[in-house]
Amino acid sequence: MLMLQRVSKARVAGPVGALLRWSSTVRLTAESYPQVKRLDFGQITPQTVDFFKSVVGESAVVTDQDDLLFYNEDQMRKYRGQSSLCVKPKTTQQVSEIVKYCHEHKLALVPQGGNTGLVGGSVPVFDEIVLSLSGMNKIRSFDHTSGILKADAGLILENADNFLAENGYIFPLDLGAKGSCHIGGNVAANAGGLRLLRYGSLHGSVLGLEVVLPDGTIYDSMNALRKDNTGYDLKQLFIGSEGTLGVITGVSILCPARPKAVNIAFLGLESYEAVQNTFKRARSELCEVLSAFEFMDRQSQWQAKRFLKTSHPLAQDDPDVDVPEYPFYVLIETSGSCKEHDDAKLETFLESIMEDGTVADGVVSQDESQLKTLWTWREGISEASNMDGGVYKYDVSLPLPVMYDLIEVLRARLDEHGLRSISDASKPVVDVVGYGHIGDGNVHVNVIVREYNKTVEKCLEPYVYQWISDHHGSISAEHGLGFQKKNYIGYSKSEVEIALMKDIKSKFDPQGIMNPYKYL
Ligand code: FAD
Ligand code: 2HG
Ligand code: ZN
Repeated sequence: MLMLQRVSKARVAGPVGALLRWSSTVRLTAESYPQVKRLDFGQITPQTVDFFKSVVGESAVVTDQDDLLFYNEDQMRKYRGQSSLCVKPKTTQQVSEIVKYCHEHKLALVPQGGNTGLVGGSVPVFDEIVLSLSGMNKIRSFDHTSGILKADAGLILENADNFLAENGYIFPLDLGAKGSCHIGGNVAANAGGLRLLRYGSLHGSVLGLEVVLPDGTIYDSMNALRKDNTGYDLKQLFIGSEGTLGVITGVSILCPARPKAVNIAFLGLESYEAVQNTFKRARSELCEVLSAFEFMDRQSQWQAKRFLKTSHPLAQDDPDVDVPEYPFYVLIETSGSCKEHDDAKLETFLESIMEDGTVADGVVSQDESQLKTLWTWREGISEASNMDGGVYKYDVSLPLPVMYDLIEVLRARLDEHGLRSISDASKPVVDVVGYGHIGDGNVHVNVIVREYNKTVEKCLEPYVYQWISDHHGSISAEHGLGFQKKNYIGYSKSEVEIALMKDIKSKFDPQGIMNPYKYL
């Protein structure tokens, strides 16, 4: 018999994507990591500020210390730079003039999008100038036949998607920070997100870029075609380069037609093996309509519940047992063009996996607001994990069979070192939560701490990177290297690869002014 409960109404309007800022208690990166020394870059002078004002106008130059906090501090409140200057150009030409000046005066700079990055890549370490793309947020053109969108790099992802929705298209990327992150930031980070399973990576959907190179030269491939085999595909170098090779100012991207019918099933499972079986079955039985397969453990749902402060979708009616009761949960999304067809397909699939006991319990969305509610239990985990004071984040690719072992291994290691307790506030670690894009072989491990703590950090790193390497994974599935992982790339890339990358970096940016202290 089908044991599917129905969600009665939307219950959650969580603050996902609306990023909070408050006055700083964040330690300076230079103090937390004293081994990192300022390199021999030029200093900002009153002439620098005057020049920038002459290029972009007075109101687009930020020098007030309080206003600069937003640009100096990262989303996790883990890293804080000391920049005294942020500039917000409105045109590619202005970006070029600013960068050329920095090149001539050997001034270091950090390209910044929505500052939602999770590896400390988007904020300065010392006094680097912040070049914010927030003033460049226009749609340049949209081709209704091909679905090609051309836009400024500072366009907020959600705004891009809302525009596309009005035209029957969808942005081929979606993620929890959509209300703040920029499409240029997405490209610079090569963000993966919630629908990579369906639409693939930005390496496939980005057709062309406009980039200001570290000497101010403008590289322009915005008119690139979908198929073009003449020479090296240069734009690929900038996708995932995290601001180290140039400033992305424009993006041309191929957008798919917006699905007309979307369903969500939120399921509770008794074992990780059942999670893997459900994924295998979903791929074969939902096939062309499967658009997301996301995974969450019980601990992540506890954390989300503390954050969202509402009933869990699979909570029983009795409020006393309103707790996430299954060890594992999955969120399955289907998207297609014919609702009756997709509904029938999903129902047949759910009946079969519930009847044979693979899945213990579940709910399906009945309308748009329920759909959003169910997504918040997945999308909200990232912010929820940051509510206790700090969080060490690892975004990992691993072969599916060993993926969840990493979380268990880390819990055991923190316990052995006497560092973890949910109830004992004297222990620095609250808990370790696991969730992610299991359909892409990508798990997120969040170690929630009461405050950032060197003992915890040393217990976790480089142990976690070695474990991932030993199990043939990647130390970054999607968030990149940034400041956090700059010393650890060797756990995922060979010496030959690293040497080639260093050659490329020094060819593009011989002075190393573009986002220094990060990446390599
Ligand atoms: P920023 O954070 O400002 O910058 C990120 C990096 O790109 C930095 O190194 C910066 O120097 C560089 N950069 C930014 N803009 C430019 C530019 N125009 N030119 C050159 N370099 C630039 N990431 C995922 O991959 N998948 C997810 O599912 C996901 N979910 C998230 C959910 C939440 C709640 C949060 C807070 C973050 C999430 N992230 C995710 C991480 C982050 O949002 C993404 O990496 C996003 O793509 C960063 O975009 P941004 O505009 O905020 O870039
Ligand atoms: C997600 O998938 C994001 O929710 C963020 O990539 C993950 O915060 C994290 O660790
Ligand atoms: Zn993710």
